[in-house]
Amino acid sequence: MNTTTTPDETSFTGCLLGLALGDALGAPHEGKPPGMHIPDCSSTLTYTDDTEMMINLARAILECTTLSRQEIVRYFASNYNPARGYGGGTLKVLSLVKDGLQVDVAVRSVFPEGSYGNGAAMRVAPVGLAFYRDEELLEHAIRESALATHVHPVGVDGARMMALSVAFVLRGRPVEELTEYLSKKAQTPEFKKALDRLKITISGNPSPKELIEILGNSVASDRSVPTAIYAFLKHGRDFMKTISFCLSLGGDTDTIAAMAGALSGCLVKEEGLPGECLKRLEDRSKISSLAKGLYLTAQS
Ligand code: R7I
Ligand code: MG
Ligand code: MG
Repeated sequence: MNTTTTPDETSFTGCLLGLALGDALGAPHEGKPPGMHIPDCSSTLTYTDDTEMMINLARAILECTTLSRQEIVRYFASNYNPARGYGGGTLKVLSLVKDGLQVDVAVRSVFPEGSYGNGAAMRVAPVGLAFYRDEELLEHAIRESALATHVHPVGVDGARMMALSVAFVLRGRPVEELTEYLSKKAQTPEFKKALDRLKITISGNPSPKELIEILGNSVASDRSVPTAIYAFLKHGRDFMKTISFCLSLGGDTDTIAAMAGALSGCLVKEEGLPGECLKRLEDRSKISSLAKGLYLTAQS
């Protein structure tokens, strides 16, 4: 894979802490209509399912000798707090796996074709970090991580778009070329079309309402991953501006901010994240340690 620079550890910590901050800052506004929703760092920043699953996935990458969907779902199913706002389908899959059902059966128990929700995309950043140097390993790990809960091709493609974006930023590739790169990588018609819309929209200046109509703000993977990438492309060099923008769109704010926050955090590195907010982030040191472990894995 074309590596232009060697990333340092703070791109890794920036990415995962950025994801968790976006999630925690977006959570109070999930489901609201678009509007002025101000990120509030004045009290403890509690994360939701997005970050809990990201933590479990990072642990699986660091601890498993062979990374498979069976192993990954074991981490998801044995370390989840249902009160963290999980999607209904994912919650059911995890409880069935916990009761002993095989993962490949469990993932079709709610939606026969699998879920097209953004659950596989919101948590996938650790995969992009650990495997950014090797495209084959990266694609394999993305797929296994997605198939642990989401087998619908759109759910999987959303995870691919996010993990490939993390790897792209980490390799120091020019951000202006990201959309074109993803367009070539997209496998589903839904994502190919969404990226075409993103290419046109990015050069304009749509209002939040127009942007939601064009790219979406829902839990569907193809109606939230492109929106997060848009937020990153427009504002990613300023972390808090990126998060504020995601919140202003309403809808699935925790997840859109988590995905855009991971990309922005990767770009601006840990020193570009707001210190006052970081101080109040739940499990900050645990998330940091996992990111440092992924840094070592990526170099080996
Ligand atoms: O994708 P998933 O883990 O949800 C993630 C979202 C994020 O916003 C989190 O912050 C959390 O709030 O939830 O969970 P799923 O239940 O698999 O998918 C999310 C939703 O997408 C489902 O509850 C459905 O409403 C919808 N959905 C589908 N609807 C019909 N047919 C997903 N797949 C289908 C489908 O095939
Ligand atoms: Mg959530
Ligand atoms: Mg959400």
